[in-house]
Amino acid sequence: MNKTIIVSNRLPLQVKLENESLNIIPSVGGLATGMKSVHADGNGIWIGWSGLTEEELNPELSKKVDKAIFKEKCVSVSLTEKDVEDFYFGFSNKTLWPLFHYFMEFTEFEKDQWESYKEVNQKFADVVLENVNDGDTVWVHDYQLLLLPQLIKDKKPNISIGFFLHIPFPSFEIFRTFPWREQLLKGMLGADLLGFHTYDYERHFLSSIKRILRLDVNFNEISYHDRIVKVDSFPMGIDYNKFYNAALEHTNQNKKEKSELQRRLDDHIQASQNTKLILSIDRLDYTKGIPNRIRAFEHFLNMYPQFKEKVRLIMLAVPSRSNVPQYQKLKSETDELVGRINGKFATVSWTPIWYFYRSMPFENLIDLYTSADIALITPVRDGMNLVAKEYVATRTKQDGVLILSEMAGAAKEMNEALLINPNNFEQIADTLKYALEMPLEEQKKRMDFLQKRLERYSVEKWSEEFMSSLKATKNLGSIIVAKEMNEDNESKMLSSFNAAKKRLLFLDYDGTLAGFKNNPSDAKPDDELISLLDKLNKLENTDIVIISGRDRETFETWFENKNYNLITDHGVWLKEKNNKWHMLERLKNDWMENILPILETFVDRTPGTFIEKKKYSLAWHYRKTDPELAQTRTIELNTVLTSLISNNDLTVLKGNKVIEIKSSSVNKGRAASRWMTQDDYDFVFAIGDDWTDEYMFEELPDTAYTVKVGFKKTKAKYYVKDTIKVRELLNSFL
Ligand code: GDG
Repeated sequence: MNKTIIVSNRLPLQVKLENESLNIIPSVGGLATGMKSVHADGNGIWIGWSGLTEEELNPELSKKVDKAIFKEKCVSVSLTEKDVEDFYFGFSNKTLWPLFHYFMEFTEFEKDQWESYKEVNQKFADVVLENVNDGDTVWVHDYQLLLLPQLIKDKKPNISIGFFLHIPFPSFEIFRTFPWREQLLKGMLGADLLGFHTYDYERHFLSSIKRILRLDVNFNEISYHDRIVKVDSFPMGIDYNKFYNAALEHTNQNKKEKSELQRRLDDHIQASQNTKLILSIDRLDYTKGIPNRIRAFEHFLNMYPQFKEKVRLIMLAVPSRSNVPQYQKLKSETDELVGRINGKFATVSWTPIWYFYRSMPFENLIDLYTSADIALITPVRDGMNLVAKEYVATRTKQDGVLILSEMAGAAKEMNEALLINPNNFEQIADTLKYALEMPLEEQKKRMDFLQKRLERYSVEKWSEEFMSSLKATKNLGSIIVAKEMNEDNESKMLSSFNAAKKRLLFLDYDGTLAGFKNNPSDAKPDDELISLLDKLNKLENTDIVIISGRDRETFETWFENKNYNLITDHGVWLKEKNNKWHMLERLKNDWMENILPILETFVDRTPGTFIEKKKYSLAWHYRKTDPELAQTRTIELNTVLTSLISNNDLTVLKGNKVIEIKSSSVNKGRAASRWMTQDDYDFVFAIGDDWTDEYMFEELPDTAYTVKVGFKKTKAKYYVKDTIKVRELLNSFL
């Protein structure tokens, strides 16, 4: 039975060692809840670190732990103290976390820690590979494991892999500074589906893919080697009912059942009926905008002194990563700010900020959420922010106001909240005033919208949608009807090649016989290729034709001393073995003087592009330009050209990073068909990578072996991965 394997840095449980006895406490966090049904499904397992290092566990104890956590359907990855130091506190939290949250000044690029990151990702891969079988699905989580998808795919290409990033993906301008950027992107591309919280993160990721790896992206699909990788956004939700029901139960509590915290909150509310509570909850992290929030609150009290003694900010900051220096600094900064502001504004009966530096049990979290009139969530960057969603879910009477930073992913779906820029203190102060004075009716209206959406798109729904989208990627391959030219197909083809009396081989040049170069004139045939072509050309009863969009002059220089069959300019010129060049199609080229100036304006406006003037066609190459600018410009140029050429016998061809204008009556298909009439061929083979080769695939008889280079939509029957594979295939004819 196929299973799903969930992989995250930490397992969804805590292992406590008390006097050598083990205590396993399953965690109840958002992710664990969201993955519950995936995890519970069949024989699904969760792979991650248990939280105890190898040094803390002797071999015997380690076995015990493994056995105990296996009962919870978990499998551990064993990490040393040094791994945790370099991979987790080091590379994950001193490099990736700050960089992906736009804190470049905190980002360290340490080679040793990068090495550790790679090693630990490999450790995770080893455990996954020990547990995975063909047909299984793997879902990898978060920034600690960015290399894992490819490490798994390399060894198990047939299993379906999903990846979800819980933090933002930064813009290309930030990501490009990362020294090992290619490796990281390639690591992620091992997945079949990559999920982000918002469309913006998805957009930034695709932009890096296009600019750094120069891969083709079609809407949200990346062509990568012989695979299609899908990218999409899935905004993570919360366990809505859990929070809603807990809040409902909470309102019905009698005095005895109430917590100590709730009693103190009640005292406060009763003491001054008009006093309002403002709440914030976050891990003490520099991305959460804690100092900004305190300063903005100070600004508010200065600007609107009428609220002194009428409002109180309750701040719960949960200790986090406290051995990373920036977190220690943030802690002292926060302590200092809270102290200063309380000192400045406090009266005998009022302290403006209640500050808790600890974590609280779930019940107390509900006490805080249900008692607060306003939630003030002001991160400077945040992948999603679940606290904002949890606050909304606990407002069973639909009162209360959410003030939310527009830098949190959650802001994208919580439009009815009051959205603020966390760096604009004036705006925050004004918004706080607006929230404090908001009529109940407006509060309810906003809450109603927010709650309905959160209830619908819960964390269970989020994981369901991700899993069904991952399932659907399995069918992406079938859009491409071509079959892979594998050993089986190859041997069938070779036996009909050997049995044939007269054979014909059409070979495209650029992207097929030779790889692409930034400058077309650099794609000259190398020695290995010449020797291969020479051998093919000598085969008995076999015609080899190099058929290309290149101009005659280039082929004349390259193959000057060779006696090959050549077709150039997409089929305008032909040179047969032992013969001179002759024209297959009589063509005019007077249209060029009208089109050329238009192409020149595009070159001027698009750095890195250039025009290739051929005798009978004009080509605008954009391989070296910024891929996003190229996308806009190609659409623009296509529109301009289509309207201009409608009355002429001209066609606009979209090739591989090139747009070419040429006569409609010439194409490789027509040229190939003409050649076919010369003899009685009983084996025909054609190979090419480009759009222009599709004419050839279409025109050749059904019995022909047509092969596309690359994993793209095609009319060819087979495909091969790349130019290396092309040469291997051609060698098999020898
Ligand atoms: C990362 C991304 C993204 C907090 N204090 C206590 C406590 N919590 C719970 C909250 C909430 C969770 O912790 C915090 O979640 P956030 O989403 O706010 O933030 P991160 O931890 O930074 O999470 C973030 C998230 O991943 C999911 O993809 O939203 O952007 O940074 O559920 O309730 N729970 C208890 N006591 C506390 O004191 N019991």
